[in-house]
Amino acid sequence: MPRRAPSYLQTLAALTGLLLAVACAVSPPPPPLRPSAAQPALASPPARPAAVIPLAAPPPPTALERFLAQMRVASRAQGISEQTFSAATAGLAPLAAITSANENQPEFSRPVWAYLDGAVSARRIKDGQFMQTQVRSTLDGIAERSGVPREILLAIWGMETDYGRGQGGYNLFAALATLGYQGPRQQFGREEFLAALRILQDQHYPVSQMKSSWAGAFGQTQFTPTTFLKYAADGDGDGRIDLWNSPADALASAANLLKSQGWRKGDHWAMEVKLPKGFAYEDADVEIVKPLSEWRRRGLTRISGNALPADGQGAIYLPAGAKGAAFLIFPNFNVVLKYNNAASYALAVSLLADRIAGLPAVKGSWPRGERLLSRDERMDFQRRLAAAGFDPGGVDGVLGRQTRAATRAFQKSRGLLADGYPDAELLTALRQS
Ligand SMILES: [Ca+2]
Repeated sequence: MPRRAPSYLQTLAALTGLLLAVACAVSPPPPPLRPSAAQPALASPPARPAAVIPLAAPPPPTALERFLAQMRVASRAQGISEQTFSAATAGLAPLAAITSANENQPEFSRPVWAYLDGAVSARRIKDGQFMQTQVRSTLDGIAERSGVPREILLAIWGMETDYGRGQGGYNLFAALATLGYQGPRQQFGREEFLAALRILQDQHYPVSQMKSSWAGAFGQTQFTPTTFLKYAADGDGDGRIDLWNSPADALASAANLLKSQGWRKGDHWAMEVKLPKGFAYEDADVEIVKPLSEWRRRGLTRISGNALPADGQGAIYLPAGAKGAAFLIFPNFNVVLKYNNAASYALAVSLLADRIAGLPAVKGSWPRGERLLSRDERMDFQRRLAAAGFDPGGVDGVLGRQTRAATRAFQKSRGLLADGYPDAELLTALRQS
């Protein structure tokens, strides 16, 4: 186990060097965008004078071609050279796997406990501790300059790419073009495509190195191009920024992003807590922030039974409702949300960071025997809430702020515990009402 990570990095470095060498040496001519679409069939000599050949009109441009034509104009207006544009788009074709990932909405969501089991696994904790020994002095310098602790940076590195192992293998420009010309993320795809051209022009990477996830995030800490332009940093001081191959650059960039988003040095991020009997669950919501003195007064303690910190403020997060573990979340938790706007992600980063630092695992239990509502059931739940006079703010299957508030109001009207968490039991109660 302890040998895996460095040999992986060495392998990666060797492979990258090999790829660069191959790219420089061969450099094949770019294939045409549409290999055969507009070429008239002239294989046999014309039987009649050329003037009467019934030439077909060129087919109309495809959606991808129209997208690229728009991007060519837009990028030229931003000072992107024709050379850069051509290098990025030579042979570019849409990626079918990305089209389907982009359009598929999962019918069932994964329970938070199953997500945390994978995200904060014993293997990932151990690897994080090992990587800490490998890049300790780099991390110490970055933590000192940014105020973001080592373990948070390691946890983001582990969550994003398993410490560099899984960076995504799609061509960045093809991924962003596929998102940009069709589907629900076109504005995102267009902005990021232009930003990626800017990066190529400024940083002179070989296009073959610019690999990304299907959603266009790249490098060891998975930056999008616009995020790169705002926050990327040269962590190893070699004068270049390389998020694919330099852990120091990737970690310094992540720290720079978190610092810019308001990370509070020395403050907590999340802490497992124990709620007292008879606790007023309607205030257990990620958006209801109160001074810690108020939570102490209401009987909250750390999970160990010890008192909460003396100063500061926080909100209560119940990832699985009142039947699961409870956490006090601090302003730094919301800074992690800037990295990836899902509370379960920020919780995974928080818990992985704690475990890498040697703190104990979550003590509270999860309702592992319970099944989550499907998307259809969540929509049915919302429809029935609305019919019962509790406005869930639309029927979209997403359990956002308004749905949580409506759920609480319904729970209170029935004398139920108002945790705002719709489960199968509550759906049954609503169906029977
Ligand atoms: Ca560097």
